[in-house]
Amino acid sequence: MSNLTPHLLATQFLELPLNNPLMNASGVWCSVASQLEALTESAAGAMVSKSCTLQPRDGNPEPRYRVLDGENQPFGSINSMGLPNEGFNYYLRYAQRHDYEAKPLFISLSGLTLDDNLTMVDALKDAVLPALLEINLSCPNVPGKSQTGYDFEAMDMMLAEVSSGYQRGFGVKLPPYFDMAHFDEAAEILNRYPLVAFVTCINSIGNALAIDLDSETTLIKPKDGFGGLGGDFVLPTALANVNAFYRRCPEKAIIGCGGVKSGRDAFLHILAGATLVQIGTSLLEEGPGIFPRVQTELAAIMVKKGYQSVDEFRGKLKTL
Ligand code: HRO
Repeated sequence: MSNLTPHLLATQFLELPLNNPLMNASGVWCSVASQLEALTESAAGAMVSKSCTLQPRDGNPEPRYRVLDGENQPFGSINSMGLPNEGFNYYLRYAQRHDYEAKPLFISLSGLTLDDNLTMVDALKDAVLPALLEINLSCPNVPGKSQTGYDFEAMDMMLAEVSSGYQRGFGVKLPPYFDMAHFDEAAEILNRYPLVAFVTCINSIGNALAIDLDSETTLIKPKDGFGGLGGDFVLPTALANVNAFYRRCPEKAIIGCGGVKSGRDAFLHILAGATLVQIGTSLLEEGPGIFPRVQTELAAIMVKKGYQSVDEFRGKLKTL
């Protein structure tokens, strides 16, 4: 990394200073303490823990993640992990010993019920930590459960209850939307809640089906092969969602997630309106060494274009 890079990429998220705008996507490299420690040591500007439930979960049967390797097809992944996690108390204990000087930590909660979320929110509030709360409204992979982000009434109720329980700023992880009316309605609900300080767009595109041509078989086992899509397939959908909520929620920060494997992709997310940019599939495939690579690439693009800070071009997407 050039000496210029830290200066060029330094930014702020909700007034927290960050060395750079890159972080992991929840679910990747963040399920156990050793991975969280590796992220703390990495060049990422911030980090988020695996979405957790009140009780530990084993998740769905394997194989439940497959990379789509980019040979004869775009690069990406399909997963139906089914929320395997060590349980809320494990991540709370990690949050109590996290080095916040090194980088901010987001704690992602994905309770199986509203009550479970409220129990975890209460405990996190009582712990009085500098960790940032994110509520995952978009896990696509728990058999029999639909995504809260696709049920606007349930989403409204969740935001009302978490706002009154937590009484501090928090964020939500949204599923991708594909209809202008849904962008409008979701944003209108989010804007009712001033404590919703940030919005992460997008979770994986839910319930895709990847098939192996030779064996004529699904690539993953759970849910007859249906799973969440990540990687190259989802970048344009992610950019659309980042920009849609950036335009509609001017008081909130946007975190971009989806299809980032290079400095170019990170630049596009920031141009669309993202303050932080998450890396999922590519981090899983490449490891935390991806952060300095993407930073170097992002900085090189900025130097070439004459930008001296990411704040200069955030949200400055031009239209025809
Ligand atoms: O664990 C998962 O199956 C999972 C979760 Cl919680 C999520 O939010 N997004 C995803 O693609 N997988």
